[in-house]
Amino acid sequence: MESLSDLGLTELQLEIRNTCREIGEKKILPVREKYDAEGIFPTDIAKDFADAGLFGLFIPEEFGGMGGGTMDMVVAVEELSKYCAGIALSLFGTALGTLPILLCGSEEQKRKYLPRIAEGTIAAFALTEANAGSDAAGVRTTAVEDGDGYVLNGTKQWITNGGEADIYTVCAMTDPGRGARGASFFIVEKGTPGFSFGKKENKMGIRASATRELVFQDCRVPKENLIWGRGRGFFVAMKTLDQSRPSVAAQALGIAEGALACAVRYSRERRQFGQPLCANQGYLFMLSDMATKVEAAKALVYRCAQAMDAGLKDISKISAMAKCYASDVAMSVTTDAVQALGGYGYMKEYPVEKMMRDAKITQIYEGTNQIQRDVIGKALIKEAASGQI
Ligand code: COS
Repeated sequence: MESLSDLGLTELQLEIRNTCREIGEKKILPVREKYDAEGIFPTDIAKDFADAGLFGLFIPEEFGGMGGGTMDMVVAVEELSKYCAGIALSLFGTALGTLPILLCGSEEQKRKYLPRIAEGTIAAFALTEANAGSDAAGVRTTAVEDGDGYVLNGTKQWITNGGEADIYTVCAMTDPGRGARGASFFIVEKGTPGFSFGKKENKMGIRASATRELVFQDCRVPKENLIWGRGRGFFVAMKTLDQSRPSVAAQALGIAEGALACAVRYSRERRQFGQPLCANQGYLFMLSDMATKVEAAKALVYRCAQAMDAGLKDISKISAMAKCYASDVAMSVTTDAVQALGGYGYMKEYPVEKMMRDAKITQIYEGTNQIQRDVIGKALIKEAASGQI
């Protein structure tokens, strides 16, 4: 083992990390400032991800992928997010959009869509609406059964990869009024009549990621595009989010590591009062706390991913813990990194202000950290009720 950061990683995971590092150094670093400033979606870099096999990482081998597990994905997302969390999101936003098919889709759906995604086709997950954010069961988009299909009407909001993706997994109400049991998930392809794109968002961070409205107006999808069965949409969403939250945790971890590295390097270069900044104990203690938080987050995120790969059944709690803790660490560490660079930290010529902006979303999306604490708390009480605590 060369360093602590290699601990517990397989040969394949070390290889994945090296591949991502190479893409980060050669492809992401030269463009991240421009893509962030101008809100450019990284179509070119997504192609590099595809060429390196990264879109196949989360797809089983029988469908043309590498058959990787959660830990493989965590390693990739963490490494890429050290360079740019927004650019990395084109990849794991696709994984999020794919999970409903992967976890709950039929054999035919898997055969039809997964090989395309493994080759680099971008996917997106569409749950959120103007009135259904944390309240995932509050979806108002409807899907009315009509002959051999369903007709969708409604608007999805803040959809990652919106407009750029070719394949969308969309939650709609088939039985409004039945709450969580009234929702169903559908696969909708770009170009389907009645499916168009609305407002593209102008965001604080992850600006290289596309976030856009999806509009459905009498959009007809065949019945074979219904995932898992009518009325199971809320459960598809919950299973998907349980599985995908470690990727947000890995994104947050990567952002924090990137910011920490920047602050440590700066502390040795910048001289004030005739000595480098790191010679001041008060300053050094701030870096020490940042580094300790990063290690603690990494331990939790890796433990979560390894437990999921080992087949842990009830993953909601550990997945929520990893996402919640790592994103809180990312916010705290990036804020301190800006402080560590002083006035320069506030300027765009250093990347820490971008990292601080990017970190914020990790506390909000895929379930706010208040929702994560709710999931953790409810799981604790359930464990106590069943005698596990
Ligand atoms: N896996 C499987 N089933 C789950 C589940 C999970 N993780 N979480 C809840 N369920 C089940 C419950 O067991 C319940 O089933 P029963 O009625 O058979 O008991 C059903 O789903 C409804 O659960 P609950 O009553 O807890 O639903 P709520 O409407 O209170 O919502 C939360 C639960 C808050 C956890 C859910 O709405 C949520 O995750 N919200 C955040 C959504 C989100 O992440 N949005 C971001 C957009 S995606 S980028």
